[in-house]
Amino acid sequence: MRTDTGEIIHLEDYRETDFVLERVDLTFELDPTDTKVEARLIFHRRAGVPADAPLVLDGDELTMTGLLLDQEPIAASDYEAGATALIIRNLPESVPFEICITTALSPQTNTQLMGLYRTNNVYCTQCEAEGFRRITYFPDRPDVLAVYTVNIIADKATAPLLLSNGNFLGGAGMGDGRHFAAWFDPHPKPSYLFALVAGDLGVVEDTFTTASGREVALKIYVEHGNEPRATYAMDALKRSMRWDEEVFGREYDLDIFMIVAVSDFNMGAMENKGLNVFNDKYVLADPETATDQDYANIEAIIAHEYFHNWTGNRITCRDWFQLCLKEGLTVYRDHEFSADQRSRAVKRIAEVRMLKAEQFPEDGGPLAHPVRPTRYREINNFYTTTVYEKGSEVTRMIATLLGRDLFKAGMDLYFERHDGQAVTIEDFVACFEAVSGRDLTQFALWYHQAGTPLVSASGTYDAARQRFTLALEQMVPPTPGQPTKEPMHIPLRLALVLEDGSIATPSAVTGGELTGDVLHLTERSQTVHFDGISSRPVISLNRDFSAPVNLHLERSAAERAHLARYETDLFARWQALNDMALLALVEGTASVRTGEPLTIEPALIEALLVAAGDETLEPAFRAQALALPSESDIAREIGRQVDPDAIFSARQQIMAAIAEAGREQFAALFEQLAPSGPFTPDAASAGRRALRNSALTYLVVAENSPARAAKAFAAADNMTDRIHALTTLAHRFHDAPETTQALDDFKTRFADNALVIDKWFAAQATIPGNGALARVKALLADPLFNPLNPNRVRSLIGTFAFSNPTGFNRPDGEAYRFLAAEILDIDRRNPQLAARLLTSMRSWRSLEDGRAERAKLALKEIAAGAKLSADVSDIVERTLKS
Ligand code: B3K
Ligand code: ZN
Repeated sequence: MRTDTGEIIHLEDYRETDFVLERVDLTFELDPTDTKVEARLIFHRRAGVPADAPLVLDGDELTMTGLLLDQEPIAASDYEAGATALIIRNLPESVPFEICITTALSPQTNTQLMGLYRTNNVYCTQCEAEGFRRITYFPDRPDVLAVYTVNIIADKATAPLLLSNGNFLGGAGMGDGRHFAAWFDPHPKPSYLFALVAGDLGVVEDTFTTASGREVALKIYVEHGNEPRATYAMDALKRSMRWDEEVFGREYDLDIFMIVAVSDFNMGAMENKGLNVFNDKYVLADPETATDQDYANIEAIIAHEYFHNWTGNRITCRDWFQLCLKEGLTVYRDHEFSADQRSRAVKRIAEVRMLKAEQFPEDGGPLAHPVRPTRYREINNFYTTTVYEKGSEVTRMIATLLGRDLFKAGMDLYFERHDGQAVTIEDFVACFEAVSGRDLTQFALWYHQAGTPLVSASGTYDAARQRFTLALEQMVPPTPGQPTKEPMHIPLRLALVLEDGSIATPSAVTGGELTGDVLHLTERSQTVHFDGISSRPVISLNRDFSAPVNLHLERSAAERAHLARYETDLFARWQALNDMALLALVEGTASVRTGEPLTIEPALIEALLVAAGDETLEPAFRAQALALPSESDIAREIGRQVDPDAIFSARQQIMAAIAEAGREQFAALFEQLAPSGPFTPDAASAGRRALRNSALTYLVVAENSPARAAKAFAAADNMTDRIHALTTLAHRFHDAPETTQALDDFKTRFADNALVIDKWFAAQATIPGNGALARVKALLADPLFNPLNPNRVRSLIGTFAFSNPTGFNRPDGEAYRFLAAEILDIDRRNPQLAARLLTSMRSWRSLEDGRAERAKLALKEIAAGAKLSADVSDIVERTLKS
């Protein structure tokens, strides 16, 4: 395994390659432990590069069995084949030449799941970010674009299917039990987009006719027998293709588009040109086995990978520092797609919940980094929620600042200017400056400054002058490597909600710029006035979450309740409800810690119950309103000396008060929303299930008995309802016979479906309290657990560490030690997976002293581990650094 060299890569060191790669011809002779790869690479020396400059190719754990220059062996004195590079000297000065490299690989024993590996007897590749160098020596960087021809030879009986990027050229039997297939991809691409899949799989087929009338063959490959479970993914793919034509004017560009679902995969999916490879979790769905959330994820990820064809593949990154160029933009595109397919407001609420739950803690902790970082040690550790989700928010802000038409014009210019290129964030931003005439220099700080800005605001109303004055301040907190920050350009959508509930959207402001309803906050502190305001308003700021900031607004409980009642921007209405709840939960936690009784504002309960019962609102929104901030949300808000047990207790008490007050309403909702026909996965039906299940949770709390959840479990005809009932039972009544029975039934019923068993692991891994660690350890020994499969590891160990605050943060620190041991073990096989799990400890410093000390000791145990991978040592060192 590649151990850490400690080398840090800096953006400022970027320079072009000395040699230009013109063409790539690859031949794979596949064998589980002895695959032969022949790579023929045509290069020429770039103009101006000295004649004695060597060719330096990247490599990782390679066994080279042959090396030719223009079909002649290369003298041993002219090359060095090392652990991370192949250096070749004495190459032609001005004519193109061919390097032919032969390597021997063992896909079967490749447990890192990077490069060429085997999963369920299928050969499969993962090359992003630096996996291609595990296949052959190569200029493995995203700015080296070339046209690839790929020949695959394999045993016909076990690998009847031979796939690679581009269009199929042809294939035939070879008379010895083997066969071959040839693929040609006419679009120049970087090596990270290369893919090969070979094996025996079933297929779902369809076609798509593009806007210009070309027919594209669509194929989704899955394990035999799973074909019926791939039809939703196919439908999502066709909707994505149409949407990208209609909204972004982007058409597909090959004769065939393929998706392969595999069961061992380090991430969600991969956008290889024409041949996307997916974690099967994000392809397979039917009502019996998939939840509404699974359906929504499949739709979003199918779209995301498809959208990469233009934002990522046709236009790619110059270097890995530019990762957000493709990821942030493509997340923004998939968010917009889902918003158009579903409810825009509910989608936005879910996005913001996820951003705050995952990106805000990253931005506020030891792993904080800019959306466009300037240094890294292990690039795999930068596929972060900052690059993805904050990157998407930055793209959204460009659209907010420019407005829909100019944003579209900027995107069109980007596609026109940079098609076929590997570019930078500066190139991207320049397109929007060009179409709008706006200077985006200050705005671009969003790419460069890490940390979540804090915006503090206070409003005053002068009735005599009918003037509302808003005083704003911004502060960007220090982050690792960035002690001081410049003020940012923050677009804040706003409205004034008047006393009678009507909404005034001011058309003018003094002391700042207002475009439409967007106020531009550009100074450290800024005071603006709105005139002609006829009654005392409540300001609604950052409507639709127009900027990813923390907002501190001096507001009374009555003002919050006013917004929760009258805001017409549904995101902002939800935000007001959520703010009320969060405040109560934080205060409640303080009471628990001081031993005082909890007091709960009746206004909060009333506001939640009014929203839950408001039939003019869609059920999915009402369910979001009832979903209290999570324990982690509360911990983040408290920020220091966090006691997860106190948070848990306060949250339970507040839930109980809501449940008691709304008991009848919840019972009525539960009855009213009972399914009336066969299951359909559409957003409206999913919303009704979400609200009904939310009502069920509160009812179970009010009744304090497992009976109703056990009944719901037995009656469920779909996975959403079944797993909700099971989780409710497990979390509240883990020792009840009903729970044991339900867990056993579930396991027996789905024992042969690993993806469903992941839900069974997760439901148990999140049971709160001190017993959780013993339960997780016992589950590790369950025959259905497989430590080699990333989905299993994430669902059991990952869910425990990330999503069980009381169980994981047990005061004696034993769960931290458990995680440390697991990470050291996993790291030997799969460093990427280990490093990702370790990020669950990034907020350790905000814990109360006792727990923080124990967390630190566990982190030190990891740091002291022998032969740590670059991935884990990078994360552990940054996490420990003060
Ligand atoms: N581009 C891939 C992620 C690759 C992660 C490499 N460690 C999937 C995606 O974002 O679409
Ligand atoms: Zn992506």
